[in-house]
Amino acid sequence: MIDLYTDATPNGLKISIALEELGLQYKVHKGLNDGANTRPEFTTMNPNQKIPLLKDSEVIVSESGAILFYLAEKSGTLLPKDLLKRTKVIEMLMLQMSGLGPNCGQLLVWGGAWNNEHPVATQRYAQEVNRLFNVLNTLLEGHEYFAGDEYSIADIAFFPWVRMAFVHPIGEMLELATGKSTKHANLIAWYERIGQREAVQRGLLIPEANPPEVQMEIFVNAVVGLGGLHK
Ligand SMILES: N[C@@H](CCC(=O)N[C@@H](CS)C(=O)NCC(=O)O)C(=O)O
Repeated sequence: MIDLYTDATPNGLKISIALEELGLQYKVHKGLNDGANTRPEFTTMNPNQKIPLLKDSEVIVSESGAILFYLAEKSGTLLPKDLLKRTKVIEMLMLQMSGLGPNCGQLLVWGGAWNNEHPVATQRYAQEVNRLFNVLNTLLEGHEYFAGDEYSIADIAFFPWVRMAFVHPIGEMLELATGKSTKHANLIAWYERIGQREAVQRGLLIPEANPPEVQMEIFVNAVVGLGGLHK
């Protein structure tokens, strides 16, 4: 049995979506509940004290990108065997992990949790997220999925972060969600395509069926460390 330590954050949701796609059995532990991620039992498994964390018998993996990679390898799906196609998936996964994720996270901190008290900082991240959404739209030109014509762990990695623009009030700062730009037709079509998948819809309900706004509040609290999750 797989144990998943998670919460309703974009990085956490990637893993429940992947597990649902793969049809694997797993037990959910609320990794951020009352600071569970800082307790010794958790810290022993992940000294970085962050969710998501996956335990599969003796295998313990942190970092959502690495967990996705592990699950794809374990199940032999969502990651092509062909070297070129596989490299493309890994390239896109790295772009999500190092580009979109951290910049969206910072935007939520400066613009959301800290109420845009420092507009220069907020603008820097909004600008970078806008730029990355334009890049993602370009990458999808002529393709259904990020790594070409096959759905992969790269799509799963991007989905909860692109969703953020649509479900969190911070989306009002972004061209993608406000329709201020007509530049995102490919990205919006991709977002709708992925969002229609039943496994994705099931994965978004883990660890519980919170409405998207509540999920996003949980996420901001988790990332900033100011909210109820850290009491
Ligand atoms: N790069 C890591 C980031 C993990 C991360 O930042 N997790 C956040 C929630 S999305 C967390 O555990 N925050 C709790 C805390 O900082 O106390 C990944 O992709 O897994």
